[in-house]
Amino acid sequence: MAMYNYLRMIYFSYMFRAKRILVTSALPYANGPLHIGHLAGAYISADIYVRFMRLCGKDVLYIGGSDEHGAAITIKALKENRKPQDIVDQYHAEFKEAFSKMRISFDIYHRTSEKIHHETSQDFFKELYKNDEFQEIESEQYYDTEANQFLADRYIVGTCPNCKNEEAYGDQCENCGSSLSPTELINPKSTISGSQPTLRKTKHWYLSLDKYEEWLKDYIEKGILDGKEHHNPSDWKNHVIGQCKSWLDGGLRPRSMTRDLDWGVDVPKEIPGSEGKKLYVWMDAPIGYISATKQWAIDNDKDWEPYWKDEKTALIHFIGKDNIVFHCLTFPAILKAHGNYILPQNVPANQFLNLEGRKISTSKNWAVWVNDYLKDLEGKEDELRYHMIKIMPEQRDSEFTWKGFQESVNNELVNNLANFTNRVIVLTHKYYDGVVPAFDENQGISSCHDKDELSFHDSELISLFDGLAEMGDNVRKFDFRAALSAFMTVSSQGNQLLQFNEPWKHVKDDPELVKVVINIGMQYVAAISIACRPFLPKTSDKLRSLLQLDPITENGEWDTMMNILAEGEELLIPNGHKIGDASHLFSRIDDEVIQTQIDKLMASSQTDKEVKSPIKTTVQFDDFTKLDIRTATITAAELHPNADKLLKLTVDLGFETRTVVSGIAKFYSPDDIIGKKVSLLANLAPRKIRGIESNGMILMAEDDEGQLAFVSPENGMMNGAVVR
Ligand code: B3M
Ligand code: ZN
Repeated sequence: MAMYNYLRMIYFSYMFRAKRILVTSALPYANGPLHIGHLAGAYISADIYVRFMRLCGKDVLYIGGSDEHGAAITIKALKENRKPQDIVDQYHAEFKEAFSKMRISFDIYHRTSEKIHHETSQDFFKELYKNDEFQEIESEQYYDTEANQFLADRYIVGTCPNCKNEEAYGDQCENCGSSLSPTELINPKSTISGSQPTLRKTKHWYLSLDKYEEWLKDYIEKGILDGKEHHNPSDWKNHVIGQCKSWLDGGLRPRSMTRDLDWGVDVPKEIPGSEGKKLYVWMDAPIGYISATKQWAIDNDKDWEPYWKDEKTALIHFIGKDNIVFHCLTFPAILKAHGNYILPQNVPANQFLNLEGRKISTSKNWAVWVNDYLKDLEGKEDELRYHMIKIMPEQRDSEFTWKGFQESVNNELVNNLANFTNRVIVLTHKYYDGVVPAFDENQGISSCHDKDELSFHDSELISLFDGLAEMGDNVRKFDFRAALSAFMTVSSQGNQLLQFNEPWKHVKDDPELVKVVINIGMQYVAAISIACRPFLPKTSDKLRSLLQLDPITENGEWDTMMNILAEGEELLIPNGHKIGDASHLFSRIDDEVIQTQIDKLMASSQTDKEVKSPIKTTVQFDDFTKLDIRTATITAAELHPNADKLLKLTVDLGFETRTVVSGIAKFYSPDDIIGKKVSLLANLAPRKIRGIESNGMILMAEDDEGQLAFVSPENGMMNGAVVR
C-alpha cells in the first residue's frame, strides 16, 4: 500500500500543543430544572471538545458542578416556603441525573455548598484582602423594613427605565437585556414583603477592577498577558471579544464582592466587619471550578495544582453569552489579584437558543425540560444531541423547533448515517457471512502500473482521512456545527461509494470489485464508530458492539486511527474480522410524537399565561371599513436624524409614494427592509414625528415580549391592493 506520510506530517503539525487541558462548563444555578437552552449553551459543546481531546490522547480534565448560592436560590426557597439547602439538594440531584443521561462526561460534578468550596473561596478572599486588593466602600442600598434585611439586587423588582417592563430585577431586565442597578428601577418593590424598600447605609468590599483595565485590555484584545504572548485573539469568537470590548470601552468600575445575605459563603471571620456578610455569588461560583478540581484530585489521588498553575495547561471555559463578563473580565482579575494562577486560553461562549419562535422562559414555562425529554423520548439522547449540535447558537442566536428536530433525525440520522452503516453490515453478512473480505490490492490501478498511482482502496481511504481531518480541525476551532457537518459528509461519501458501485449488481460478474467496495465500506463504518464519539457517544458504543470491536475508551483512538489511515500499512477493521448481527442505529420519529410535544409545549405555557393584551371592546363593521389599509413596498429606508428608535421610510403604493416614520429601528436596520412588502394604514391623518411628516402607519404584529414582525401580504401581491 502507498505511504501517506506527507498527509501525516501536514496533519499532525496542526496539533494543539498544550500539555494538559482543563475544561469547565458553567455551573448551573440549582434553583430550577435544566432546559435544552442550557444544554446548547455550555454542556454539549464542552462535551464534544473534551471527548475529542481525549480521543487525541490528551490529558483532559472536565469540571462541572451546581452553583448553589445566590439570591435566585433564596428567592425560590422563600416562595416555596422551603430551606435553601433543600432546594439545592433537589436540583443538584436532578442535574446530575440529567447530565449523566445526556452523557455529559464530567470528570467530577461537584457543588458549591461543599465544605471544600467554602474553604477554598474564603482562602481566596483572605488572600485578596491581604494583598490589599479590596476597597471598603460604604453605600446606600435598599433595605426591607418589614423583613428587616438588606435586599440583594434580585430581591427588588420594578419598572425597567429602558423598556418599561414592570417586572425588571434590580440587576437586570430580562425583557430588554440591559443590566441595571436597583436604584435605576422605577417603583422598586421588595419581593420578600412587597413593600417599598428604603435606602440604608452598608459597607462592602469592592474589587478594584479599574486597576486591571489596561491589563485586561491587553489580555482580551491582544492576547498578551504580563507582556508575553498568551493566545491568539483571532481564535476567540467575535461576539465574545465584542462584548468584552464594550465593557472595557465603557470603563471598569470597582465591583462589590460581598453581599448582605444569609445564604452563601461567609466573609471570613478574621476580617473586621465580616458579620452577616456573604461572598457575592459571582466571586465564589468560578472558584467552584477550582474547589471541584481539588475534590477530584482527592478522589483520584492526583495533584490539582498543575491544572490551575502550570502554564502548559490550557484552560477553556464553556459558557452562555450572559456569563461572558464574569469569565473574561472579573474572574481573570480575581485570579490575577490572587497571583500564581493561569488564565483562560479561550472562552468559546455560545449565544442563546430560542424555542418555536420565542425566547425560552422558565417563568412562562416556554421550554423543553431535559428531564421531560428524557422520559418522553426515552433512549433518544443522541438524537437530541445531534440536533442541538446542528443548530448550536455558536455565533448568533438560533432556534429549536420540534419539526426541525424530526427532520434532523429522519433525514440525516436515519436516512444517511444509519442507512449507510446498516447497508455495509447487512451486505457483509449477505455475501461474506459477516466476515470482512480480503481484497485484491491492485484493484482499480490502471494497467500502466505507475508506481505512485493509488489503488481504488487507497484513494477512498484518503478521502476518508481528509473528511476526518476536516472534522478534527473544526472541533479544535470550537466550530462544532462545521465539525458535525464534516462528519456527516464522511457518511454521505460512504453512501455514495455504495450507490456508485452498486456491489449488489456485481456479485457474479465482478466479485473482486464487490470485495473491495465492502472492505472500504467497513473501514468507513469503523472510522465512524470512532468519529461519532464526541457527538453521539451512545451510538459509538452501539456501533462498536455491532462491529465486535473493542469499546472506545477515549484514550488516543483518534490519533491511532489517523495514523493508520495516513500510513496505509494497516486497516481500521482487519480482513477476516467477524462482525456481529445487523441492527439499525436510529429509527424514524413519527408525526404523532412530534405533535404531542408541540401540544404539550402550547398547553403548559397556556396554563399560567395571563393575557397581556385582552381583546378590545367590540366594534361594528362600519367602524372597520373606515380604515383604508393597503399593500405597499418599502423602497427606501434611513435612520431618523433626530431619534434612535425611528426609521424614515419611503413606501410605494403603486399609484403614489409616501414618507412614513416608523418606530422599528430597534428591530430592523434600514438595509434589511428595503424591498419588504408591508401593509399600510393609508388614511391615517398625517403627523409630524420629530420633525418629519409621516403619512400613514405600517402595520406590525407585536408579541408578549415586545418583538415585532411585519404584517406582509403573500408574495406577488401588487402595491396598493385593498386589505379588507
Ligand atoms: N450559575 C449562571 C448561570 O447558570 C451561573 C453560572 C456560574 S459559572 C461559574 O447561567
Ligand atoms: Zn427593559
